[in-house]
Amino acid sequence: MVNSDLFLCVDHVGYAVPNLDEAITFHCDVLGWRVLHRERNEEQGVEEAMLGTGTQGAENAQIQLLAPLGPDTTIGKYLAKNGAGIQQVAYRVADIDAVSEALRASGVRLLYPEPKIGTGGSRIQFAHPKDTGGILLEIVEPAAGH
Ligand code: MC0
Repeated sequence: MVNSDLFLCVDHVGYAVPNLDEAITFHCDVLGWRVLHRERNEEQGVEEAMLGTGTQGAENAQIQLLAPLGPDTTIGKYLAKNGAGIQQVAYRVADIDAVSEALRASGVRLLYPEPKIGTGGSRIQFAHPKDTGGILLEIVEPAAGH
């Protein structure tokens, strides 16, 4: 079992979207949310934006909009198969190496041998949906000061 102190909060929920600007417009112009961060992650094949409410605090889960850089990317294939919608849920952790080790010891398959770089310079890892009850579960250790 993972030491429960290592899980900090729900960091974000990720939506696969075909068009990032249209998805941003809905959240900002209709819901009144704001873009907290935007970047392109070539390795993950996404253009992404992190959104928060007007009163967003550090421990409020953000919404991550994930648009594919092409049809052969993870999000491109997800959209072709499932359409737009929730693609992942991310839990923020204090020590991604310790959590990864504990998950592996519990028989949970992680997708990468080592964490990769995610939004804002964070370190990210994914647990396979077949081992989590059907949810693509990301664990994320934010970069210092982000
Ligand atoms: C696939 N499955 C899912 C799923 N994707 N179940 C729940 N949620 C998802 N997102 C299920 C399918 O329904 C299928 O079940 C089985 O898993 C195999 O699916 P597939 O369609 O053949 O897909 P695969 O195996 O090619 O890819 C699935 C996999 C992939 C999880 C390995 O999506 C992956 O590598 N994800 C991790 C990276 C990622 O998501 N990057 C984009 C976000 P059945 O029962 O039909 O066999 S980047 C990001 O998030 C960064 C920027 C960040 O947060 O900082």
